[in-house]
Amino acid sequence: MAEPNIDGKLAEEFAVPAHVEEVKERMTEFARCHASEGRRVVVITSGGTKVPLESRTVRFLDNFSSGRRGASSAEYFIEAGYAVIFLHRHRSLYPYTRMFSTINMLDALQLRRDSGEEVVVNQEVLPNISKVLKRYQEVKERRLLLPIEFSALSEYLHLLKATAQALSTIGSKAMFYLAAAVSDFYIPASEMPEHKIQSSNGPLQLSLNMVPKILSPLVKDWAPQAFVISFKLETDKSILLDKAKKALDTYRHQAVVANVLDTRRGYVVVVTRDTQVELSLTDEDEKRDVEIEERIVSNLTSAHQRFIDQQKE
Ligand code: 9Z3
Repeated sequence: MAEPNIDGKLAEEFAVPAHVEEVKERMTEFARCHASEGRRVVVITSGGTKVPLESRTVRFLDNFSSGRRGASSAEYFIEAGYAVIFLHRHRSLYPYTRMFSTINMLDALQLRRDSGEEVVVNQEVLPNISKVLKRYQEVKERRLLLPIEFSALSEYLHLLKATAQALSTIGSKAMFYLAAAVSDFYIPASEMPEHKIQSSNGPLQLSLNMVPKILSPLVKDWAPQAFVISFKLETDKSILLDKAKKALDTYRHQAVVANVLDTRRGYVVVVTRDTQVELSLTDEDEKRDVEIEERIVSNLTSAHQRFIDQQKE
């Protein structure tokens, strides 16, 4: 069993989102439908969590994550034949549209000279737009992507639990790819001031609790047959692999993708109990716009297949 207090702690100290049951039903149906067609389902968590300092929130703690890894990985998983539940931070990068996220929409549009009303797309500003739009529409029509949003840490925790329970119905066909940058610290609901903290009261001292380690009940109780990948982020390269191995020993899941903040776009190590595989991009890859997520997803989809085959033996 998981640490007995985690379910209780979640219920007591983290506000339950009003729509969690409805989302759980949608996810259960999504997983059932795709699994019955022989498709595997991956849950991708993506983006950073927001930790409020007041319950009527004016201020909050956040982190650096752009959601790019989660969004690009979603596209590669879909290309590999998966259906994707994309549990992401509101307004973080999104599959397909991520490619145009830095473009001002109005710069990409033009009024047709002769009509004055009709709008056309400037393809120089939006390179590849027709190719990306075609793929996006196919994915939408085939309902291969189920987007679920979170902002606050409490929403992330409850929605991830609901996702794990929803996917427990499809056993080893489910993969969890936990790329979100989740806060380790929070202020429990019972200790959070309701109103805006006043600067007239002087300097602010914050005391933060440790966020419960959600990976533990996820692996042991909520989705015990699933293939689970966590991510380990450090800024100090010298401790990265030890921390990744320690996480595997503690949670007993299938793999950790280890990365360092500054080099995360070009270098990761996929660590399992018996192996350690370095994935990296060469200068040539970068010139050709190859993304490291393509290699991560290729490595993990093969490992997932082996995991499923082992369960059958
Ligand atoms: C990661 O390590 C992801 O690779 C990144 C991706 C967040 C670095 P971006 O969103 O960046 O593309 O900008 N995610 C996990 C980070 C994390 O919080 N891991 C915890 C830890 O390292 C374990 S859950 O302790």
